[in-house]
Amino acid sequence: MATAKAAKKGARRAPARKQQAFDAIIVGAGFSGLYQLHCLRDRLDLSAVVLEAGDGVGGTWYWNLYPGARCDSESHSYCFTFDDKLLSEWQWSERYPGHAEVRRYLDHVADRFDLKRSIRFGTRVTGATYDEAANRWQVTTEGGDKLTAKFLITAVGCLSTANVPAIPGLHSFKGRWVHTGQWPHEGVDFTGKRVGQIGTGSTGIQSAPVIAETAKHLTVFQRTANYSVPARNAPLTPEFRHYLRENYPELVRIMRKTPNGHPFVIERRLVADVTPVERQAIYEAAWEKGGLQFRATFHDLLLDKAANDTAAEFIKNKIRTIVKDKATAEKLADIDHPYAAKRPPIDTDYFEAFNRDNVTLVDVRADPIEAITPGGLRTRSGKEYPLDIIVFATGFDAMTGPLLALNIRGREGLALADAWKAGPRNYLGLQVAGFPNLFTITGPGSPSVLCNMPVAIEQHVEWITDCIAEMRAKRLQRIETTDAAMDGWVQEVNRAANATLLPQAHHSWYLGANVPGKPRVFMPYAGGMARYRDLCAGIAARGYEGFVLS
Ligand code: NA7
Repeated sequence: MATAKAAKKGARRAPARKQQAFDAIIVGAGFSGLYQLHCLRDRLDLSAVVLEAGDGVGGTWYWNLYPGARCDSESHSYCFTFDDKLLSEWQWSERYPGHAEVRRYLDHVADRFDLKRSIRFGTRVTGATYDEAANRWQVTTEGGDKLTAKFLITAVGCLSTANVPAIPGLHSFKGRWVHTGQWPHEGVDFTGKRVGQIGTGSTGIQSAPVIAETAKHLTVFQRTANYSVPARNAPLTPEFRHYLRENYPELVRIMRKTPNGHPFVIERRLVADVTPVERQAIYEAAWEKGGLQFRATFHDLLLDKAANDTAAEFIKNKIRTIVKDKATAEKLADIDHPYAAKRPPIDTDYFEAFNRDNVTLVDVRADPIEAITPGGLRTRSGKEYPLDIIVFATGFDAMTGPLLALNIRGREGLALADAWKAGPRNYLGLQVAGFPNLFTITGPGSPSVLCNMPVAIEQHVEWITDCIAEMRAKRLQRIETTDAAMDGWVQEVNRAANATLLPQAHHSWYLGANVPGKPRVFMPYAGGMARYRDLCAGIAARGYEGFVLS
């Protein structure tokens, strides 16, 4: 009788309501969000949820599925290092992981630590407002959910807001257009198509050679010529796997101690320490080895323009040697900024692709794109380029874009967009005054994109976790940085950038220069990951200097 009654009651019961109040809400299920969830839920035993717009884990890698999408960090360093077992059990297949393999890895991490049960997929955050009286963040989602939490932690990545340039006529285009950072999961078939690719950053340099393999014709529209060094991607050999097994602790130590978080050291020698003949041999060897190590051949490549010129000239000469058509080679080698002052791409057969009959380079610095037409694209000189598909490899509203898209409001309704009207201002890239208990993983002002990302992410997540653990131990409810601390940090970010050649690339996304109207502020911290790690540790050890805890 009792059972029947319960069954009848159960039949009438409304569907179980989802939990809406948490200790912490984390936005994003990429590297940062997954690890932050694991730390808060499984180490600190807090109630935590991840809200993720995509239908799976991966973050940036969930959306960047364009042809040739591959990580520029070597696979054995593009992973978590916090768990020795995880580190040793996962086997990468290639020197640089392709997008699908990175997603498989993150899926494995999510399953291994049973994270998916705390992630709400297909859930886009539309607003986050700090309720001062309750000391809680109120978060709204596109689906109409309202959640609250004491801590709000953004794990939205630095390169996740696609930048589609406002070229007149795009709506009139009768063909198909796609942005590389919002690539359709079902793929795009280029077979027999006339494809136009706009953009020659790291993405365009990866995608062009792969698109060219199937397209009828590929026209690459280049506004700024770019350096690139061969990646020399290849399957990992049994010998290399053996080397990894023997040397992982040392490699991890190097990753945590070097300025850019990669598993190789930057040479201490200066360009002037060697003869021109020795220098040429060093560059040749680095070119053959391939990858971002090229940048590590000399200590002063990013510090001294004369030193940088030698690397720049070496790469330009390589371009001239590889590309057979002289006029095309000159356009590709006509590079206006120091080597690596913009994010330095690495490639697989990028320059070689211009030797194909079905690939053409168009210099849109000389003859800018004027309009997209129903049938293709027109440049200022009136030249028409008939196209079936346009690929926008035009980058991202980097670093601040994904944060501002969350529509965050702090004390007294202050919008983050207003607080950052003149550019991002924060402390350590982690906190903004007026936004208590909000942490921004790899926010502007932190090393982030100037570092191998998982290394930067692990440091941020662990610092935030330790901070929250300490607050709990001391029964503190609120942490908030101050204006004075932010002023000091902005100065340090500028000092660090100005000590390098990085600001000399006037059009880089590091400066926000790629998005019309965006304030020009050098965003990532260029002082090096190792120095930054020590700074953050010292600040915590001194009782969270620059933060007010209450
Ligand atoms: P990037 O590096 O910002 O490159 C975007 C490219 O698109 C770059 O060549 C731009 O030229 C070009 N672009 C942007 N807008 C236009 C217009 N309107 N007309 C012509 N060309 C244009 O983005 P990526 O996706 O390649 O790389 C981003 C990061 O992802 C990368 O650094 C890695 O960290 C991973 P410009 O140089 O502005 O003249």
